[in-house]
Amino acid sequence: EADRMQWWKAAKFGLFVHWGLYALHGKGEWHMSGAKIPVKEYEKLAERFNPVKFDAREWVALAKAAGMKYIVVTAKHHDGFAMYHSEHDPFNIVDATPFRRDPMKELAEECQREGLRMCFYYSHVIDWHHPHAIHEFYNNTWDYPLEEKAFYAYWNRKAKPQVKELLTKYGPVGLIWFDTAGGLSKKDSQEIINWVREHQPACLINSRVSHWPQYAGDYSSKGDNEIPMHGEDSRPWETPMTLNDSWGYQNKDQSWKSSEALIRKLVDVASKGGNLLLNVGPTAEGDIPDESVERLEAVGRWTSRFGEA
Ligand code: JFZ
Repeated sequence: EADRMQWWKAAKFGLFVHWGLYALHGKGEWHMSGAKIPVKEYEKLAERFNPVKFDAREWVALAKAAGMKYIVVTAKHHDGFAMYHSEHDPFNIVDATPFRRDPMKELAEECQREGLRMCFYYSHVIDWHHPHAIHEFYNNTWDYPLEEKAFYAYWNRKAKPQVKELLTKYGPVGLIWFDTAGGLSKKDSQEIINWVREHQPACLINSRVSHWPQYAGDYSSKGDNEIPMHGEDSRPWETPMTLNDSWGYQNKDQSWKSSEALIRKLVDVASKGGNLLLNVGPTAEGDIPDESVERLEAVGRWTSRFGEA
């Protein structure tokens, strides 16, 4: 197994963050698709996105207090909006919002100071904003007719250049969390893996980079909240888990897991040799909801006493 896996296997526990324009609606990160919101209308959200309460020091301190060793933040989710300053698409937080700051830069610098690994989620196949992105199922068909699509106009001019930016402008990147690769060819799967290796050889790649088993990245991401049986997986694996039933902020979702349940899940995952990637969905103001903060702090009181085995 590759040396680059060592930090991740020792880490055990990371913070997942689903944060984007969709926080304004408070209906989760799939809302644009669910409500078939036209691109022109969705773009207007950016004019109102001003998360002045965002504080990289608070987020990183919270993760650290919880006992987490890395943070995976949505640099771009399926809506196609870059939560960082991208030269390759003006649909990004610096150029398109009144906020004008680059929270990925602020988080990367804070992680560096505090000894956590900065990692990015990047939706490489689904992109509802770009006219030429093609997924096997989840396309923006309400704006863009499928038959007019030219995939490589998206792949070569947005996806690959943006992944390169994340790997070249934010210091060392622990991993890139790719997602929902349905429809990506073997050739393009191999290409995006090579692309990451070329720009940061030590950066890990999760299994969702491709649906082809021979291009499954460095480790296996299980389904939502799925904890495998002991020994079921031959590769290193992680469980991505929500605190309630949502990834992106949903104001109506109050089905919070208890702190006790979360501690048991962490122990269950760690005892089976996996990693737990536990998610928060910050608001459009840049706040991590109180219910999430309380739970991460409670987990932290446990990990600080019993966590470093
Ligand atoms: C994907 C995204 O569509 C979703 O918005 C979120 O980012 C989540 C972490 O990942 O959704 C999935 C993809 C795969 C599974 C579950 C949810 N799965 O394999 O069980």
